Amino acid sequence: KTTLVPILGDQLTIDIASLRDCDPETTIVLMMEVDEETTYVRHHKRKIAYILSAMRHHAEALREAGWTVEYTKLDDPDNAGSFTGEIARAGERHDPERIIVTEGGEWRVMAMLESWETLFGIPVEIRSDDRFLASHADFETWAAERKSLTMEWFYRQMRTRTGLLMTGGKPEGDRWNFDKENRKPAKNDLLMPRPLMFEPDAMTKDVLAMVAERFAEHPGSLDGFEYAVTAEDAERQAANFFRHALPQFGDYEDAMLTGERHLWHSILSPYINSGLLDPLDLCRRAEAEYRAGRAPLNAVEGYIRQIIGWREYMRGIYWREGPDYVERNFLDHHRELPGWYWTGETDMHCLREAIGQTLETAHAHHIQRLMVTGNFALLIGADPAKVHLWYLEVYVDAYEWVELPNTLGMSQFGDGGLLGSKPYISSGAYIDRMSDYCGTCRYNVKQRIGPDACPFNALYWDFLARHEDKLGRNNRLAMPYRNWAKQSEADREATRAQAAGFLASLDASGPAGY
Ligand code: FAD
Ligand code: DLZ
Ligand code: SF4
Repeated sequence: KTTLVPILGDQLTIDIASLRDCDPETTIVLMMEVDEETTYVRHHKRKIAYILSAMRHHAEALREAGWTVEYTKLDDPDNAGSFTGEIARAGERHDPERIIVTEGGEWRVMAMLESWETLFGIPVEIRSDDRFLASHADFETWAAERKSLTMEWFYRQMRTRTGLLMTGGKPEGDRWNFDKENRKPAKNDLLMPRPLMFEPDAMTKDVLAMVAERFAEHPGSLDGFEYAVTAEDAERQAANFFRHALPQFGDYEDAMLTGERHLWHSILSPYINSGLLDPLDLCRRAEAEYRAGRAPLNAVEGYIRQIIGWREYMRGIYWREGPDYVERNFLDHHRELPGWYWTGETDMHCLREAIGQTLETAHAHHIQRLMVTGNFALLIGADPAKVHLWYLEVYVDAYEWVELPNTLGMSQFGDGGLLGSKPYISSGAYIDRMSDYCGTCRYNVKQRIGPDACPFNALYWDFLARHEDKLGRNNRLAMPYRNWAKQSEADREATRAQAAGFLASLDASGPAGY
């Protein structure tokens, strides 16, 4: 009797939990390109192309490893259009005695998997996804014991558990966290590391042609498609990162430069999230670079913290907070994002860079996401659920379990501070300090009032003034609130009028592009 093992698009790991102990003789692996997944939001064209091409290549890798794989392409005439519909079709073909599947990465898909047992009348075993260090139960146990869910405490537990950068039970260098050393601005430099670019093979070219035709209305570009789509190529990108970029990853983690999309970042998130690379293995290799004296501690600790700290923690929060987390809107924000979030056509240079690069490549680095597009959306009072949709659409590494807590929680303060003690807001001064954007901007970053004033400046103070009832007692905002109170009544009025004028012009600039 047959066992059916569906492998979803973010389960592209050769020894995924659902295949372990299965007998290749009696197991049918099912991989499904389906409309429901490609259109539940208007994903960036490059994101769809990456996922479908990686899926097709992974099907080949599974076959080479001895599995029987049945693969439904998006344009197969009989395609049922959803995971459930495709399982039903496979059920008719094979009359399986059971289904084994690795848990889905989001509430929507988990509900689907959980409906199958009743729907198909056969046992459905949903296995825990052990590509993550902390299971849902582990996170629950950790969270249940504390009042405040600060990431740093979770991270320390993960360090202890994995032994990463631990010596004799103590953190390497006698400190857990070297973040303060990781805030240097960068200079444009011809010696900057470059990530590898991968030429599309015939399989990827087929996918690109189909995506161009079928998803012409979706945002983003397919031109110069460069992503790795196999575990081997993703591994080459990882090796390139360890060799050339990791040593300075820490120093320049928060830096931004015109025309530089990658700086010293790893650009591995799409491969980790879809399963081509193993996160713990990457951390162990980063540690080995430190132990061999090829990378400094601040870089390696920073890199490891992003993965076993932030990445695992975000997943824990997503599942702990439940399917209605997406509706939280602590600051009661309801503005639409401006239409130029889908075109990049704005004369604010920082936003033009971050959005333009996003539309071209489906990638932007963390500080662009947090302190440029995220900061701006928060300052203008954009609806956090809508901001979430934009991030879920446009980034190649975006799956709801990681994107939602980053966007709605960390970036938009929609949960009122569950995972950050204050909103990530800044005036133009921060962007000026961390980038070279302001020097060539039509706006003047030093001005708050007047037609040439950097919009971030008045918006920043206006945000604080608007939310004094909710944020005025936040200790971490005590200094800016004191500064605001010290300004003259006339200055404060002028600032608020400047912000109001800017917001009115935004609202008149045309509809959002969802
Ligand atoms: P690096 O800077 O090289 O970092 C190393 C690795 O650490 C990454 O590959 C990633 O796996 C992990 N990591 C770093 N920061 C985070 C974080 N905050 N949360 C989870 N993992 C992290 N990351 C996603 O993977 N998917 C998303 O959809 C996503 N949406 C985001 C939305 C917003 C508003 C913000 C502020 C951040 C978001 N991030 C998301 C986190 C982060 O921006 C990306 O992980 C990072 O930019 C990926 O590029 P990289 O691989 O070069 O990362
Ligand atoms: C994101 C995505 C897209 C665009 N298309 C598919 C697809 O056609 N088939 C598939 O198996 N997976 C796809 N994915 C990824 C899934 O949405 C992802 O695997 C689920 O979110 C898992 O929870
Ligand atoms: Fe952005 Fe303001 Fe700097 Fe222009 S001046 S790049 S709008 S921060």
